[in-house]
Amino acid sequence: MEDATSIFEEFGDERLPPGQRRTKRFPVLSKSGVPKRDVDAWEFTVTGAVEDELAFSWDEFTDLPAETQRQDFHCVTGWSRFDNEFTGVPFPTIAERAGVRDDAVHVMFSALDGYTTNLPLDECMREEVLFTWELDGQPLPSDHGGPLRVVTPHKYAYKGAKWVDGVEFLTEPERGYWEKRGYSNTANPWEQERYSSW
Ligand SMILES: Nc1nc2c(c(=O)[nH]1)N[C@H]1C(S)=C(S)[C@@H](COP(=O)(O)O)O[C@H]1N2
Ligand SMILES: [Mo]
Repeated sequence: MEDATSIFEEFGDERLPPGQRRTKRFPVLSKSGVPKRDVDAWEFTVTGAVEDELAFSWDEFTDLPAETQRQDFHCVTGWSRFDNEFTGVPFPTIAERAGVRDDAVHVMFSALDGYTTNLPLDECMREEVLFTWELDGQPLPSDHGGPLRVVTPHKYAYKGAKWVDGVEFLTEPERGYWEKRGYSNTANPWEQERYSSW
């Protein structure tokens, strides 16, 4: 299992980023509640600057090679939850299957509630950026983004789309839901990149 310490050693000196409080609870933060789910109709798409656009059913997606990682979770509102065991598919696996084109530089994640969030491609091509459907050995609860969400332990948690249903590879940077509304575009917890200056 991946060591939860590896990320903070890369980005900062302390496991708990500055200005964060540790909590054992797992609060829920959503812009508009849990979207309706229908696993039969569920489809996950990979589009944009790729060699092959892809679509996965639920069974196809969860048949991809999965791993379990122990990760910390940092919310921009000031709480951190340590040692979450997430099971899922690393972002690079999806990128490889689709064949990312040379002109792709950025990524937009989309979700069933209309949420979007963006990251530079190189910030996504990390093993710990997981599409996850299990938390601590249980199916991911729907209020935490089940059936499928993204987790981004190197970023504040708004960079991880709950109820994710698509990834688009972009040739130009774009901003997602919170990035357009005042949260930091870069979101590094160890630099306290919480808010955007524009
Ligand atoms: N689809 C979707 N994903 C989302 C959000 C949302 O409103 N919709 N909120 C984001 C924010 S602001 C945070 S802090 C985390 C919260 O995850 P949690 O509810 O599991 O704690 O999800 C992020 N992903
Ligand atoms: Mo948040």
